[in-house]
Amino acid sequence: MLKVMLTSTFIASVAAIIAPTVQANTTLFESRDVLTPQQALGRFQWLEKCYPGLLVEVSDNIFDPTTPIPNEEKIANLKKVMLYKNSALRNDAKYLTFGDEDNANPKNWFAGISPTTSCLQIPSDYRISAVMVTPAMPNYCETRSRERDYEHIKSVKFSNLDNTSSNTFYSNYVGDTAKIYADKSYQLTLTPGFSGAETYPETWHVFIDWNQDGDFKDSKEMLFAGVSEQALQVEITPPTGAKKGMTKMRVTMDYLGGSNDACKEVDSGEVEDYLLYVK
Ligand SMILES: [Ca+2]
Ligand SMILES: [Ca+2]
Repeated sequence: MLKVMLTSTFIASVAAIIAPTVQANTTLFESRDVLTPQQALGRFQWLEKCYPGLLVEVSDNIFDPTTPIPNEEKIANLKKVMLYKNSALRNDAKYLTFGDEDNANPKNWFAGISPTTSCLQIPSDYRISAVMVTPAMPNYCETRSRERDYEHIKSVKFSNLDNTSSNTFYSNYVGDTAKIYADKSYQLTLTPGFSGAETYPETWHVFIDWNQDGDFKDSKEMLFAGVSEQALQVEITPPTGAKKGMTKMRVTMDYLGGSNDACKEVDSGEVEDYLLYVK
């Protein structure tokens, strides 16, 4: 059995289930690993399925461990505190996550986003070290590419975010969040990937919901990033009045020119959504 343990000692409040040594990194934790309330529930269910006993241990650390109550009740209590409010899923659902021994949240460790995720082994030097608060995000228009066999978005680099991926029609990345300051400029590096040796000129558009109203239609929310067969770089500066907090960034790459409309399907290429945290 691998070693997964709660690093904190007894703590009265759930909001404070953070290992004492990681207190200073709490903000980093919260913004690097963000799930929707549904996904938070999924992670909880995944833990329950894959690591029976672990949640009981967590419960013992939160509630009074000296009162003998059945394990089912302990888990029910834990769920009540982390996931449910008035019998509905909380908007600010919290979930347990893993940190490595340096207390950094593992970047590509997305285990347990849904209860159907297979029980992959948590690396042995990782431990449970924090709970997360998830934001309620608006529903953005859905889109995708029609063809993904020739070219795709290979990587997106922006501030602390550095995501390399394969060819999907559409991907919604929520496990890692780009963090930027409202008064600074940042380089965004977009790299295309090709299925064969041949490369093609790809058109890139970037959409950011700066005013956080759930669309990409407002002033300066659309950026034509250029056309290139190789990686290209653009500088992004949050416009005056950009709202602070969590928002969405959509990147589209299309061999056939793409569109100014973030909701329009891409002909050949890929669409990727990211979380962006404006500080
Ligand atoms: Ca991709
Ligand atoms: Ca908007």
